[in-house]
Order: sequence, then C-alpha cells, then structure tokens
Amino acid sequence: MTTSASAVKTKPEDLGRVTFLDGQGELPMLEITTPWSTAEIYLQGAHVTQFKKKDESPLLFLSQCSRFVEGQPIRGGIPVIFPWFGPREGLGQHGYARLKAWDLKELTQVPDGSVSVRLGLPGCPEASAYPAYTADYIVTVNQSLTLQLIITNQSRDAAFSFEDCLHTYFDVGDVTAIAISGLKGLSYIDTVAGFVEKTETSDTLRIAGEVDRIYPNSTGTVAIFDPRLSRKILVEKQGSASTVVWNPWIAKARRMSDFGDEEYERMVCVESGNVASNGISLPPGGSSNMTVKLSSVTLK
Ligand code: TA6
Repeated sequence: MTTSASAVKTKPEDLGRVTFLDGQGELPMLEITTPWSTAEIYLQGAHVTQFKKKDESPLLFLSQCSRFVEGQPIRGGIPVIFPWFGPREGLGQHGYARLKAWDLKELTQVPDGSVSVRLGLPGCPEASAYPAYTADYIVTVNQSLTLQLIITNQSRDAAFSFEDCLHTYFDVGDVTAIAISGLKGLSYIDTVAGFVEKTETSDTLRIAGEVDRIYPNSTGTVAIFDPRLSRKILVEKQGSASTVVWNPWIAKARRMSDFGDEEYERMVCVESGNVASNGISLPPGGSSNMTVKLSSVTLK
C-alpha cells in the first residue's frame, strides 16, 4: 500500500529546528537540530562550525583558539574559500568570502526532518575587481552534512574566472593513527617540498609530519579511517576537481596564533574545491555547482 506524502503528517517534534542566537564573539549564528544531528552555522563567512550526529563525537574540528571577530576567519569547521585559493599578492589568503557576513536567504524544514539553509554572499568593494556574480551556499543537515556552493556569472559579456574550495577541518582521535584513502595514483603538488609535483603511490596517506598537498583532477570519494574514534568519514563530491590535504604539524601549529600548539594532533583538513589548474572560468550567464557530502560510519 502506498501512502502519499500529503497523507503522512510529520509530527512537529520530528521536524528539524533552527534557533537564531549570538554565538562566540556575539556573532550571529544558526543552531540546527534534526532527528539525527545538530549543526552550527555562523553568518560570518557562512561558516559551518560544527556538525555532530547523535551518539557520535563531532565530525568537525574547531580550534579552541579561534577568533570570532567580524572580518576575520574562523579557525576550523568549513571555511568557504572564494574567489581565490592560497596567497594572492597584496591581498589576503583564501579570498574574501570567509570574511564577510553572508545573508540568510531561505530556511527549509523538509518533511523528512532535514533542515536546509541557503545563504548568499552580499556585494562588497572587493567584488568590483570581478564581473558581476552571485554566490549562493546551501547547507543541508540530516544524517549527513551536504554543502552546495553555486556561483553564477551575472555578466552579459565577460567571463568570470575564480577558484573555490570548502576547506573542511575534520576532528580525528589521533592524526598519526588515521589513514586517508581515495588518492592512490593521483599526482599532487607538494607545497611543503617547494611545490614539486609528485604521484601518490600508497593505498592510503598517513600523516607523520606537515602535509600540504593539492591533488588536481581528483574527483573521487576520499575516506578518512579513524581507529581511535572508530569511524570512517566519507567526503563525496560533485563539481569539485581538486582535493587538498593539510595538517600543519608542530612548527606551523606554533606559528598560528588562532590554533593551539597541540591541536594538530586532533585534526586533518580534506578540502574539496576547484583550485590551481582546476580553477573555473564561467561564460556570461554560466553557473558552477560544487556539492560536497560529509558523512560517517562506525567502524566495527
Ligand atoms: O589548504 C591548505 C592551506 O592553503 C595551507 O597552506 C594553510 O595555509 C591553510 O590553508 C590554512 O590557511 P589559513 O589562511 O586559513 O590560515
């Protein structure tokens, strides 16, 4: 017997809930609760700072030393990197999208209990260096966390070239005990070794020092096996051609004032984007849609 959706009444307590509040540094944020999970999103940078499934430890790492100051990046969670990745002469690192307060455009309580939030990057002086564009970010919270970054070239006559990246910090039990799979056979730029190009030959990548690698043309799923937290994290994606893996290790951790000296032990960044040779050039009216799904399964 089939039951039409309209006949099935979702009980209010089974719907997801959104609470608006002042978070750290009095910055406005959304607290999202679903039947399976909780999440936090700051309007500053449209920054997801936490996602946690019930009966599991947080999926994302957030530094205890992070600043929560308008116009400054939050350290941890999922920084939205746009319209450029990495350092840019005379400009900040990783673009300006993560420094701006995004507009809340739409909140959706899905009958199945999921919650979806759509945010838009407002205009800003820095955008005058580019053709007219819009940047929309949709965060969907349920048993997993799905992120969608949609960039549209609103110009009638100019191409719009940019890089984008969801710079996700994952919480791990012990970074030296994790194994990262899904990168074997790919070439990568080893920025720690002077940006030389190498090939990933191992089945899994392990972290035993500073790692800062850009894997171009990397479109597949990456998995993080974490024996300490007895879980496997999956990073599945569409519309992303680059993967970046980063851990600052000891010396760089010490140099970062918004990052605890020992915090490198509890995090790894597996980032999904379109950077360097995978940068995007949109024709007038064109759109890009990068979708990244973050999920976890318990290791038996
Ligand atoms: O994604 C890796 C990386 O580019 C590293 O080189 C490191 O700089 C990291 O991003 C953090 O950058 P941030 O500007 O947030 O300190």
